[in-house]
Amino acid sequence: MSYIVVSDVHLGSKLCNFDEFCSFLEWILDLKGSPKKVPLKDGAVEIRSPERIILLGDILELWDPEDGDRDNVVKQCLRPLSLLSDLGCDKVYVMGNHDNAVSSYEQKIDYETLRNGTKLDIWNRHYPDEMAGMRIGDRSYYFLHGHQFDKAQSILAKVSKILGETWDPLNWFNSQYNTSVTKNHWKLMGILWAALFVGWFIKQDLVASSYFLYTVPAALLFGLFLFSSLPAVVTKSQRRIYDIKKPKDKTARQIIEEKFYQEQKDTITADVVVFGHTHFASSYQGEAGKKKLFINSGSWVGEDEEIDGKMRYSNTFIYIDEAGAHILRWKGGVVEPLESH
Ligand SMILES: [Mn+2]
Repeated sequence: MSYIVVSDVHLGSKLCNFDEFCSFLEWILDLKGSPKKVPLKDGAVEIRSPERIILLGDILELWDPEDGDRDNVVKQCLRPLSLLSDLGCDKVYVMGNHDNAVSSYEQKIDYETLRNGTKLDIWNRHYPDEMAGMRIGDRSYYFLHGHQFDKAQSILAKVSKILGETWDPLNWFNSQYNTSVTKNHWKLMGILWAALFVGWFIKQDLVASSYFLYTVPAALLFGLFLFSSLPAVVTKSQRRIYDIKKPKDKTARQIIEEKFYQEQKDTITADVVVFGHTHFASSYQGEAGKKKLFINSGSWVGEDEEIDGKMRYSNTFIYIDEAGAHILRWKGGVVEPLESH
């Protein structure tokens, strides 16, 4: 039994390491029939063709695609999705916050059997259903994207629960932005809106004396121009809004110790929790015998970077087999070990 876990590829985003991710998928395809040995600090691990690949959220960038344009997601996902469907293993897709829109397909396709007989299975919140997780070797594993540990995200989750549907204002603005009129003419629409606003202000007397002639059409145009420009302004500036509160680039240790993760609310009973979201491949183990092991799968965006004296590597993945879990790094066709547990 072996699993490969990847998260936070953000296909369609400006920072996505698209070429590296595609060559990594080709490398997984090549594992069939020829396992690869990766030397560790202590011995080596043989990486076999996985029985299951877990796409642990934010695989697609539907919130903040390059230039705010979702066409860029379509362009960047064709090749990876074709490579993925060629893999001779089942695919589990757990939703993240940036590709949450895919969760609406959960009921529609639940799972899809691909041409090579493997399954694509979509999971809305976590995998598997049971809090006790999934047994691999002598440990149980539980997989979730990790925005559940994010304070800012919990506000969205609370409102969504009350409404009974996903409430996601940034996503709403991005959806509005991705209509052709707004995408192509939002600046002009903004200027027309401002001109109408100023015109109405200057000519108030005229508007009042011929109410129906001017006000009703003007109000309709006012709304049209506003709704065709405002979503662009929000979409173009949302990265800055979001970055203020995001626990981005935090290590697994910071997530647990800085109370992004609330232990008293944790109902997971699995031995190991695998998550992504913060783009920092790392791990955290509480006191022996008491606490579970947390492993972060990192990301496929941006460059390697030193943060607070610790290296944050891009292009990382987790390999799990009966003997344990390894955080590995894809570096120009070579797999390097980061941590083993
Ligand atoms: Mn995320």
